[in-house]
Amino acid sequence: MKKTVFFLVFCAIVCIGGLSAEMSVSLTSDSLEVEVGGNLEISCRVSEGTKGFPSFQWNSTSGEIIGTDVAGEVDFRAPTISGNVEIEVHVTIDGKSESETLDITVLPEGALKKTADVLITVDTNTLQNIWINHSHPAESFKPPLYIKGTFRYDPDSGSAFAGGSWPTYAMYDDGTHGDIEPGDGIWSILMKFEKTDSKVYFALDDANEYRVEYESGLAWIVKMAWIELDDFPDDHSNPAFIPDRDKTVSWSEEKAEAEEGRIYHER
Ligand SMILES: [Ca+2]
Repeated sequence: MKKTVFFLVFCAIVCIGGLSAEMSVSLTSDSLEVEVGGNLEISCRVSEGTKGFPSFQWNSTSGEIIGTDVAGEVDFRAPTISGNVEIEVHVTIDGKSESETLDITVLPEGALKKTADVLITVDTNTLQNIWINHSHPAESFKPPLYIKGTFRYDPDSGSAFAGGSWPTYAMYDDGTHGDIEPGDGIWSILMKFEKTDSKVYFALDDANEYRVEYESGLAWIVKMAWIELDDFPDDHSNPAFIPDRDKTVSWSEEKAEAEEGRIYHER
């Protein structure tokens, strides 16, 4: 008796399912996220009981739908402003219609990039006559410039990773490795980080013989000033940055002159 009931219920489900599934429309995309101005390929699949030829009508709440040579496939060009976009397709076969929508998130430029280009520049023209202490009241930058910190860096590829126990790397004033103008006294290093929210600490060094703690006295003074002038003034360990997006981290004239040029005066 029970078996018969189950069989009847099973038949009913199959029959109802069969009737209601005459035509089904599905929308797919290679991703549900795209950067502003980017492109996505959108496909519409139609499975139907009848043998008609489907026609497609596309709409999007913003951005642009661009037709292709393939029926049921379009390109979506994202708008220039981030936000949510709904793409809708309206399929008609033999007088029957079905609609389907797809929600796409449009993200700011660079949001989907896996790496963050961090350019560090140091204007060594500002590093003249630095007051370190009474025995060294007028130290000036002596090339070359080095950078060290909690990161690893490959000078050949430029790729960098957060973490590491303070290895030392050369910076450049020869128009390479992100340096814009050779010989202008602005030393640079361009590091392509794998994006992370971790803090990367760093410090500098140069060829001056007078040392304080772990670097030249001049680099030590710059470090002590930069600690207060970076994005984390409450963190007094070392200057730091977070490689979560493309950015430039600079020691500039503006920093050298901060607090009335304290790096030049007796403190
Ligand atoms: Ca330069």
